[in-house]
Amino acid sequence: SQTDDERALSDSSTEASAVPSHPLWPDIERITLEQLTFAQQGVGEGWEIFEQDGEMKLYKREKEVNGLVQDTLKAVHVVKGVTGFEMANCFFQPEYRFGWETTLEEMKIIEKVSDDAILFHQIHKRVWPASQRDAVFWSHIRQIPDSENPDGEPIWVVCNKSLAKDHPAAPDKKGKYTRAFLTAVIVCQTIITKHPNDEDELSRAEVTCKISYCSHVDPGGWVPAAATRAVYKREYPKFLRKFTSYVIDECQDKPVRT
Ligand code: 16C
Repeated sequence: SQTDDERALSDSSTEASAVPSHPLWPDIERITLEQLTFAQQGVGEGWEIFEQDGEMKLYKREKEVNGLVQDTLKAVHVVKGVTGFEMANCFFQPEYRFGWETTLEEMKIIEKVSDDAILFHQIHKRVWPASQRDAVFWSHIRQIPDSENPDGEPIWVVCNKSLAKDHPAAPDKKGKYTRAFLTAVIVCQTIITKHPNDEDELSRAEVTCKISYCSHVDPGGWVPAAATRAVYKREYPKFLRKFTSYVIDECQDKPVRT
């Protein structure tokens, strides 16, 4: 049931993968690790919860620059029956994206940097009366040992970040779309409740996934602050519900993959 891309990814993540000689690679590495640290920090001063549904909690940290909303979102969730790898892989691999990303109109791979790093151009649905937004970003998936528990389950992280400069394959079509800028990170870790002496295969009842997701979207152009906040307060919870139920459905009849 594995696709070629998934096979390549799981092979490369067990060995030290070759460092791509791509000019973006140093940024991809550095920003992914910075975002991982940010996602692992708690929600102390400055964070305000705006939605809670069972284990799913969403917090915002408000900021405005010249009247334009630059809020950051942080969400935590606990999902039963799926692993960190399965969650992160569904978030990263392009073939799953339309199954859970409800804000999307078009998605194009503009460059494959490596098995674990891809550049995307996305056109998002229009929110009336604002102009339609597009985004060009890299996406990188990687596995990182848990420094607090090196023998435990690894941490899976996917980081998406807008390119700072225009890409020739996706020039900014000013007038047609307004370019938005995003930084998003999802951090997933499996909790296994199986007894270590139990030799049976790991079952879905014995795995739970802890998720932490952070996002910052600069909508670009001009959108009134109240409109931006109304859109994201609706869209982020919708994304988390849809994404987690999509991964559960996608994995339920397949062997558990850690
Ligand atoms: O992280 C998520 N998805 C990733 C894969 O797609 C990736 C994408 C991030 C979203 C970038 C949004 C760019 C502009 C959005 C335009 C408005 C779309 C709403 C359409 C509703 C019908 O990292 C999951 C993303 C979850 C949803 C994010 C929604 C953020 C909205 C921010 C406010 C923008 C207001 C702009 C009004 C025109």
